[in-house]
Amino acid sequence: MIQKIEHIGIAVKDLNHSNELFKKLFGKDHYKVEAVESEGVSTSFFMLGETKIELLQATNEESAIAKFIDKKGEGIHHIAYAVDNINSEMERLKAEGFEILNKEPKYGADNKLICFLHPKSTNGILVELCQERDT
Ligand code: CMX
Repeated sequence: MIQKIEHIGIAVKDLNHSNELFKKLFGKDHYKVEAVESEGVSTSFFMLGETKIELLQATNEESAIAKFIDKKGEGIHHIAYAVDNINSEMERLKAEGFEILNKEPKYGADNKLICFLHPKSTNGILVELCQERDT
């Protein structure tokens, strides 16, 4: 079941610069910086009440974030929804006709299992599903 918005991902060109910018905007600092090599991104997270904002900077030219910024510029890249069981949600959404971009859940930032739905099947918004990983 989809439970809530877990975070909103924002593509940025320069993470250090944007960390300072968002620190001024929110009046508080990010709580972590984490690189996800498999996705070619460096990320930082801000906590606002129950919702997180994730900033993403590309770490290589092949990264989805590099391609996104080349095409559209900086801005909202994805909306991530928390799910209780990512495998059953992937099955459910596939059966509903959504295009799931991953065969299996993969490891994402902030201790999550994640998968993505193609924006062409979700009214132009890249959707991420994420489930807390057992630690
Ligand atoms: N939001 C909305 N639309 C997007 C998009 C996004 N984030 N990224 C690409 N698109 C659009 C493109 O603009 C393009 O639109 P048009 O056909 O109208 O021009 C369309 O989607 C398809 O683009 P494409 O060129 O065929 O495909 P891309 O190579 O740009 O790949 C996507 C798009 C979504 C399949 C790819 O980015 C992907 O697999 N994303 C999932 C992984 C990811 O985003 N990782 C980074 C974040 C990791 C993290 O959160 O930790």
